[in-house]
Amino acid sequence: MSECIFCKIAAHQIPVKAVYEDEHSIAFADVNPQSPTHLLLIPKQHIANVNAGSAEMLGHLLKKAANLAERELPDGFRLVINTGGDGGQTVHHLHLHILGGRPMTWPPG
Ligand code: DGP
Repeated sequence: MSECIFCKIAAHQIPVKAVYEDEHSIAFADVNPQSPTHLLLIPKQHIANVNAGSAEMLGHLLKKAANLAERELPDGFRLVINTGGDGGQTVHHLHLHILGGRPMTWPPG
């Protein structure tokens, strides 16, 4: 996916300061943070959205996000996967938002 911004980040064609990286995934700060800490965890493989991911891959990604969030945000956090138009997805490469550093409100906007 040569035009996908997150594929370019995963391939280090666009530099980001990774807060976590392994063979299959990378986490970095969101360019438009919605909370004091706002990270994105993405698979390196291009997967358009949560419906397109395998159960195994999604399970690994969720566990990584939780571990990273526990490390970075010991007072609590919120994991978000925006999907489709009504879900507010703007980048069509699967990503988990890891939000924290302030109390989160409910319902979300
Ligand atoms: P979503 O609305 O769920 O598709 O969120 C996409 C997020 O990706 C949005 O919060 C802004 C972030 N984002 C988009 N382009 C870039 C980028 O080039 N670098 C970084 N760090 N974040 C980006």
